[in-house]
Amino acid sequence: MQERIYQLIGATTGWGAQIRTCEDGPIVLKKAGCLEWLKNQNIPIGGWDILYPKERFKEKDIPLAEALPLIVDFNERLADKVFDVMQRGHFPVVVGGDHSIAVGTWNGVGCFLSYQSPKPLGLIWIDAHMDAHTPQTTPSGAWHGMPLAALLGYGLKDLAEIKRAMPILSPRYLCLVGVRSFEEGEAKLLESLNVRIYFMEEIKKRGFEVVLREAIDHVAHGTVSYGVSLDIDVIDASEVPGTGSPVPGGISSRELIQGIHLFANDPQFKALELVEFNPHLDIEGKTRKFCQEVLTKMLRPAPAFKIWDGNGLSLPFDKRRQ
Ligand SMILES: [Mn+2]
Repeated sequence: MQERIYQLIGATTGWGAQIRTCEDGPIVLKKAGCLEWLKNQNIPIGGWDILYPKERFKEKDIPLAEALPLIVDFNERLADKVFDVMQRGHFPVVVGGDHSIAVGTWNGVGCFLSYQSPKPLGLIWIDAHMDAHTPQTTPSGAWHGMPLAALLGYGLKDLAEIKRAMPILSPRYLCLVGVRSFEEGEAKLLESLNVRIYFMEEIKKRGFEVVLREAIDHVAHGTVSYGVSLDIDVIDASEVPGTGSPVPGGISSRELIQGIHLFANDPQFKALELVEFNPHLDIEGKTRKFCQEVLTKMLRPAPAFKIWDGNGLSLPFDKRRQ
């Protein structure tokens, strides 16, 4: 199997969320040594870039309704960054930040892959919420509740057409996994588009891994490749204190970690996004450590080649290099 090189991109924005301090998520993860940890697991990392919005909440607060230009600008730059990473042959891993960054991540991935094949991009959206509101249906006005609608071509043109007029996602090749908190307007939109939604009820009956296998099957055939957008609030609220919109009744962190091994070796899996980690709400680094574990399990270590070292000993290649 060809070696994958992962490029981490810290998307340090919380402008889409009600609790904006999730802008520090990727910075805290990086400072706590996540990069070194991943390298020690023999996961090939090309680097970890941090992308900043034009304004940081830390320095200046801006009301929700006025944050749209910041979100649009950030997502345009994020899309370009992700496109660039893929053009270099690397695998983008975007770490948020709130979920509004999905607009940039998947525009970058979708535009790049559309040059490879006319087939659509597949996406598995693992989240407690649907994030499929438009400005007309949202009760809160929070932009992180709207990215999926924008990626399907609905809602504000500013968000839906960030890189191109044609929608990035095709509803047939989109799956939602773990949903248990949603409003009528967004549910109606997804229902009208016939999007496959695995609600928590179904996951509890059939098991997370069984459902995930089916979801992969759903997005990996007939597509050029697929990606995963993972909102950590899919985990039960009791286990992830460090997130802004926790919901009870979710899957356990153990179930998630066990299930996501399916991705690491899948050649059709081409991009990952991990969002909504808020270090300011975290308790004793619990959620940060969980994010680190998710990355470890979803990314593939380099193969440890056995080579002749001249002394009659056979050592793994990585050990010999050090
Ligand atoms: Mn979300």
